[in-house]
Amino acid sequence: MYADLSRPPLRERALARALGRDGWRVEVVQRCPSTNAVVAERARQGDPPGLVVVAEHQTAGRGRLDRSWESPPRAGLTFSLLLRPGGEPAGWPWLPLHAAVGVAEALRELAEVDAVLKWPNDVLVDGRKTAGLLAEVVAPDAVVVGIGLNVTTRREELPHEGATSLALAGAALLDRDTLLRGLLRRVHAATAAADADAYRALCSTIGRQVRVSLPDGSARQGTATAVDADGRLVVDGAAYGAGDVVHVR
Ligand code: BT5
Repeated sequence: MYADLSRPPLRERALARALGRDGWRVEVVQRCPSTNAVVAERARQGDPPGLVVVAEHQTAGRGRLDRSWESPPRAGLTFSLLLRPGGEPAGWPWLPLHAAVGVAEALRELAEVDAVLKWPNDVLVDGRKTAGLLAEVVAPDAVVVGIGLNVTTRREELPHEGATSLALAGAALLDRDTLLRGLLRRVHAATAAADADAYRALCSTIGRQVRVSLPDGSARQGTATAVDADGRLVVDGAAYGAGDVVHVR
């Protein structure tokens, strides 16, 4: 039983059947610390690509750089996919960027919101974070891509002012089953297409004044002019591959 009628559970069997036709093996778990950790473990055990683990409630969701992803039970989608990308690991930094393109495209198409990207892979609606991605190389040939999306999350449930949900943004669709199916289809298509220009076209960071916080604790402020061939953000002529970016007014 679930108490909150606005937050129905995922329909695992229907999802598994529909997505199975596209080659995904979908598993819904009621609760786990982090779907990225679950899929990483399965990758190390040798599971083939196509595994998708969705948690109705993630109790220790992870962000990048040791941060966290917080979401109440069934308020959003928290899931991870196992990819075995092949090719040169040199191209892998683009993977989460392409996956983010798929997320933004799915939200534009299905939820009819004006989703854009903040480098490297935050998905923004109305300038606020609606989805985040965390990609981790978990074995020499395996990458886990974790996606967190706020669907019916209320303002007081969000961690800060700069976050929003599809419901708060007035989205046309809040059905998580349909969203999950669309997200997986679009993410698959975008990672296969690997179109850097599609990323650049959706990336709202390009052309903005930004502040980049670097791993060593220092920061640089300037104009973001491009995303280069390695997926790095170019700010006043210098390229950054890691670091945290704030859009400055
Ligand atoms: C991310 O990190 O945005 C990556 C989030 C990935 C979450 C998914 S859920 C399924 C899978 N399993 C996992 O354990 N993780 C992945 P980052 O760019 O570091 O952003 C983290 C920051 O976003 C936090 O420090 C908060 O400020 C903020 N944040 C946390 N929860 C949020 C939410 N629900 N909505 C918007 N922002 C949030």
